[in-house]
Amino acid sequence: MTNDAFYMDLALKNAQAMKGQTDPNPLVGSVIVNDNRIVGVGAHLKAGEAHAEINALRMAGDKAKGGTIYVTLEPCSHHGRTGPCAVAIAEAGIKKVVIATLDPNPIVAGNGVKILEDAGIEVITGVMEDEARKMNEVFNKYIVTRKPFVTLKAGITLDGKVASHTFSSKWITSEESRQDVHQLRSENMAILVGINTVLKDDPALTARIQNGRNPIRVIMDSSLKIPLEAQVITDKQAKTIIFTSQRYDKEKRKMLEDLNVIVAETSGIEHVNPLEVVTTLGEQGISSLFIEGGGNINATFLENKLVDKVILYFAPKLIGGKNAPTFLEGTGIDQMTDAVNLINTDIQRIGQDFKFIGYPNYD
Ligand code: AOF
Ligand code: ZN
Repeated sequence: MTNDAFYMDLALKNAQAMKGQTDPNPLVGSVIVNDNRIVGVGAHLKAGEAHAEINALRMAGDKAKGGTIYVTLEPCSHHGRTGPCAVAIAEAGIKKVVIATLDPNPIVAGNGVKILEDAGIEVITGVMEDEARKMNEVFNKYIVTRKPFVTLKAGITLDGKVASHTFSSKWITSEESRQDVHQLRSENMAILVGINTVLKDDPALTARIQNGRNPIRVIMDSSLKIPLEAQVITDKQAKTIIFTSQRYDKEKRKMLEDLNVIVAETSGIEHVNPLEVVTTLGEQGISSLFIEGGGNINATFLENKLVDKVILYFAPKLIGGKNAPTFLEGTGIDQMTDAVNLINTDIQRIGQDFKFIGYPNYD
């Protein structure tokens, strides 16, 4: 490992440690080196608070002068909730800046590098770029589109089932996989299910792990069938938003709102319009959405090309039965040439299960 890669790796690890607590802002880490010694380390901890570079500069103090700063994201150039980091770096007397990836944020995008170069500082970009980009896949999408990064998750048997034909489903995947799902819930700002899941399982949709952060709960319910006793309404563990269609029950809406549940109409006549769900959530500052829906919800989002990432936990079990539900229902494609290809795939073992990760390629 080169020196640059070594220090950038340390900056990436610092950034990564804050996963789930900086959104909708990015994960950013920084290391300052002077005379072959680490003199400052910093990460971005929370949106609105100091940027990673500033934390590292504060730690380094005078020792930043003449040093090299490693940053996982291009230093910012704007006066936002905090000052421009590129200016602070120049003022601290840093001689060299090593950046993993440019900032996709249109108000920064290259301007940070320009400020540094204009100040006569040597700038190197692209060190561990792939890792840095991947770490901020949520931010990268949200900052450009203002729509949340959507992850679709399902726990399934090797034959793609989510339950037997008698609807027995507890449990398909292992305890370890279910723990992993709680971690993902904690890392996402919102979690979405359909009304059928609420009626069948009455889930709490909370992140039941140590230091877990509960996501906002989003329910798609076209007629407002949700029981007032549902856990997502009564437990007060997190905010709940119900998206509905034009055929919703007006009296029920009032009852739900009296219980502090947010009801949001979409223009769909029969069904909830999924694009409007995603757009509305994005407008409310939600940058990541985790879908744990059943087969119909999954198909709706995938057919509308709204899914950015697919995570499947395959349990080494076979259920069989043509009436046993699968994780992807709807009509399905006509021809194999229409299949949604998943790219940049990865597979890991979790307990007895296999965790598959892939990104739909809609081109
Ligand atoms: C961060 N943390 O460490 C870096 C960021 O909302 P503001 O004013 O803090 O600005 C956020 C933008 O600053 C963010 O979208 C990104 O473009 C840039 N860099 N942001 O929150 C950091 N370095
Ligand atoms: Zn900054």
